[in-house]
Amino acid sequence: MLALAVARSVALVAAGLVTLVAVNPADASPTNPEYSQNSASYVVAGVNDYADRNRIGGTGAAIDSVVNGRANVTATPEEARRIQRLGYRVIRAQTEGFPAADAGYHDYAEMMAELDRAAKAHPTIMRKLSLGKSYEGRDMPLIKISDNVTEDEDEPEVLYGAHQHAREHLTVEMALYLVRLFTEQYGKDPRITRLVNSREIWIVPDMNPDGGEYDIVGGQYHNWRKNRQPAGDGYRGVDLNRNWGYKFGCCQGSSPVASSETYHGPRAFSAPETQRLRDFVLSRRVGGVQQIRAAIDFHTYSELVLWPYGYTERPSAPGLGQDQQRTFATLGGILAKSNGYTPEQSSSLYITDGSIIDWLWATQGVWAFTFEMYPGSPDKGGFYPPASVIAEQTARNREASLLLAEYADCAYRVIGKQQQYCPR
Ligand code: 0X9
Ligand code: CA
Ligand code: CA
Ligand code: ZN
Repeated sequence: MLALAVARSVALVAAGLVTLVAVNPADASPTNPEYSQNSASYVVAGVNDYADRNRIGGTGAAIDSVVNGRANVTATPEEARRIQRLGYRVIRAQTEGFPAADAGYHDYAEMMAELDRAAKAHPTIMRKLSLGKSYEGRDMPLIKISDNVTEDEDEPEVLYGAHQHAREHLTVEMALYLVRLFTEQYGKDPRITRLVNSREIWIVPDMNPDGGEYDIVGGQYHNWRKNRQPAGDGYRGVDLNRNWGYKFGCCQGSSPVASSETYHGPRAFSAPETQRLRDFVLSRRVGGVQQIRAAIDFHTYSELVLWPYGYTERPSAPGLGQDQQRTFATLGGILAKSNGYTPEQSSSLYITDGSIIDWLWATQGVWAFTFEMYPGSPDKGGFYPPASVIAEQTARNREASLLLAEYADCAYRVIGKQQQYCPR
């Protein structure tokens, strides 16, 4: 058992799967509501003899192995502090990435590496840009895919966004799937080739890199939804999909309480992450005309295609007249037919205020949909379906993603009103 544990941790270190980070005493503070009693793995340096080992064991920590004067221990934060007080250097051994069984998912570093590889392999049609930095300073990648990719051409623009919610990791895989689809099928599949040549495709694969990394820290899931910004009262996290600036906090579709899962933040766009995407979207106004015509914001789970508004149950509301409502519902129905999801107005799920699609539609006129991906029910893994479903459940949205890009020239075509609304 011990030999196995040693062999395993040696293998993990050799494979670069374990990194050592200093213990941050603030993390272990019992006054921090995020603090979890769960024990974690640490490395203790300067463990040279039997007396050292017994002193460490005497704190209650479990010694898993001792190699070259370093002990690998499993300890609660309190035990780790006791070892520190004995004068030893204690280093938190943080397992990186997804739990081994879900290694098929991309963590932040793996996602960035895949995007870099794709950009390098397809330099004429793909660029990896940046939206700026998240609260904790992670780069938020922005992908552009189009012919003549370095030029801003007069082509309908379409936006695919993913991962506003930390634990919805399947959405990052969805974005990576779209990157591969549009780049690898270019010049092979005539439909993809036509789209890449006639559209400017923007992909934001990771709206919440801090939350996403936090959700898998220690090689375990933490059921985390929000970003990682301090929220007050010792709590962390703003619900990014309640932080957008249209009807912010209007309608009990979000919470003013810092500890809440749907905390909307102190004001609209208080989160750096929503600011970054807002500023990018606003930068796509050319001569006062928003270039982005259509968008999908990927979430999990429930297998739904949702359209605005989320803040009200009424099908029509300011900015959303009958023709617009019919266009959303008809296009939503077409998209849902292609992937087998259920189409409905966003508020039929429950009222949400300050969501991205309400803002995109009401302030920018973007035909914006929320997709709630696989699974349809919690018994199939909820927010954490196994990695074995990634290929099928991302490819399931191939057709809907392509259809949306095709309709980006004039969504009103779905109700036959292109002459009226999209005269050329
Ligand atoms: O509550 C949300 O933000 C989304 N559901 S999730 O389980 N992924 O958190 C639904 C949002 C749908 N409503 C709007 N987009 N308005
Ligand atoms: Ca182009
Ligand atoms: Ca353009
Ligand atoms: Zn979500």
